[in-house]
Amino acid sequence: MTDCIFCKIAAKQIPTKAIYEDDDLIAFHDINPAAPVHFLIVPKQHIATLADCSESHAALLGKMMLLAPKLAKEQGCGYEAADGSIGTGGFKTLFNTGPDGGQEVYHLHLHVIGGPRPWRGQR
Ligand code: DGP
Repeated sequence: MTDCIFCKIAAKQIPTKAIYEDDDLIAFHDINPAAPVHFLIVPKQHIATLADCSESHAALLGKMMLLAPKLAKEQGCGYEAADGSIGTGGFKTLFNTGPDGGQEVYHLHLHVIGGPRPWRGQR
């Protein structure tokens, strides 16, 4: 999509410091962080919302979800539990979908939000 801000970031038309990138995904810090750590995992392919995903997107969605804890750890908000009991640290993962879901950018993205509480808002 030509007028999509995340397509432009993925295509390097807008310079953004990526914290991760491969052929399918790019991750970067949210411009308006809700917490000490707040980054977005974004597919390079334009998909407007989670509701637009189908079975054909299962691997991509799985890749996004599995990347979240790895990058959270790198960014300092990983979850650690030594023996299966409740551990320390942690983060929130969030897809906003549609107007009532609070979605502002209509290009699929996974929010990863963490760091010491309290955080701004309830996201
Ligand atoms: P959502 O409500 O889920 O659509 O959140 C979109 C998020 O994207 C919002 O938290 C702010 C962030 N964002 C919007 N434009 C830019 C941008 O140009 N650069 C970066 N780094 N983040 C952006």
